[in-house]
Amino acid sequence: MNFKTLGEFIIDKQKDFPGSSGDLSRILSAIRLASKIVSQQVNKAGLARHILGGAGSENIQGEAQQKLDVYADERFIEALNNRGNVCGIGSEENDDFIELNKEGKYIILMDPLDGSSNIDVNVSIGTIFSVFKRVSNVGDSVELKDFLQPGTEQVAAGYVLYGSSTMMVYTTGNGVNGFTYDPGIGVFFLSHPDMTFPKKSKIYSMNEGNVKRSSKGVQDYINYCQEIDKSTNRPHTGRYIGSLVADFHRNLIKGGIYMYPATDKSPKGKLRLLYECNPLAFLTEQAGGKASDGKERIMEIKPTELHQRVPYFVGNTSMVEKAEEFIAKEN
Ligand code: AHM
Ligand code: MG
Repeated sequence: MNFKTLGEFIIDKQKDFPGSSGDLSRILSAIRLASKIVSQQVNKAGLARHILGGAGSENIQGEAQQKLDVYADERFIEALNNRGNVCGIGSEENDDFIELNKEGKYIILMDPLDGSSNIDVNVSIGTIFSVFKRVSNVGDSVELKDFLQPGTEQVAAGYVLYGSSTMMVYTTGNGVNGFTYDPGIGVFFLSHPDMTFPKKSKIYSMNEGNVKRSSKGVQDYINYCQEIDKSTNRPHTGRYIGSLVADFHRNLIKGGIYMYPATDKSPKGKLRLLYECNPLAFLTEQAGGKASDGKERIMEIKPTELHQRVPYFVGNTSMVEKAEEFIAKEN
């Protein structure tokens, strides 16, 4: 067993940048702390009635908030606020961004608990986060422009998966590393160093109930995935949990593509550029994969609003490019 802990790993990496302020290390430590607290609640969710079910409120997108959504949102905000070096947080659960310490240099965008529909049924859920440097001046109030930066400007991104075990996977732009949580001693250990998408990939993940609501290119690609052709090892294997973090994590380890295309019901797709798509796109590129909206690189999209949605195709480069090929043909 590798006994390197997440805490040691963060400090080791900081040493690679002599003179660094340690701010980013403190942010990652805050995320680690909040994720332990959330993990503990998630693990006893079936027992603790007071944290199961709806919170009786809706987020700005009109989606019912779960009690655990709100709980996770509060814990992450508290933990990040305590470190004092974050000037603002944009969260999928809050209508507007929140200002924290004006002296902070960093802003955070996050989906504190993704996969809401799976919370009450004991299926994997996750937290997704992304870290940027502010563009406004330190000491001033944080501004919308700090949050509307393209994904190429991310300095760190990652997720926490609350699955059969809890894992934190993150990048600071120098590869992707995964850490598994041992709840007995409260420590994350480096379990998945240097994660990359495997060369061979076979899995396609999409809510197939939406196929007929999608464009012809997407329908043709799904048909392609299901076709029998020995020479290209088809049909592919369908796997869909309905929790982006869990579907993404499985595909990162086993090889595959995750898709949430535009549909006639959600013409811009369902997933949010800032809280879900950009962070996973950064991880994907660092792991040798590709993330696009079907045409353009996700990380180059210039955001225009906080809760912006975007069609999403992410995973092994070869599979994403094949999907793009079918989408290009439809025009
Ligand atoms: P959420 O942020 O409200 O949880 O929505 C995002 C989730 C993703 O985790 C998942 O991939 C997708 O929505 C599932 O949507 P659908 O139920 O339409 O397939
Ligand atoms: Mg979400």
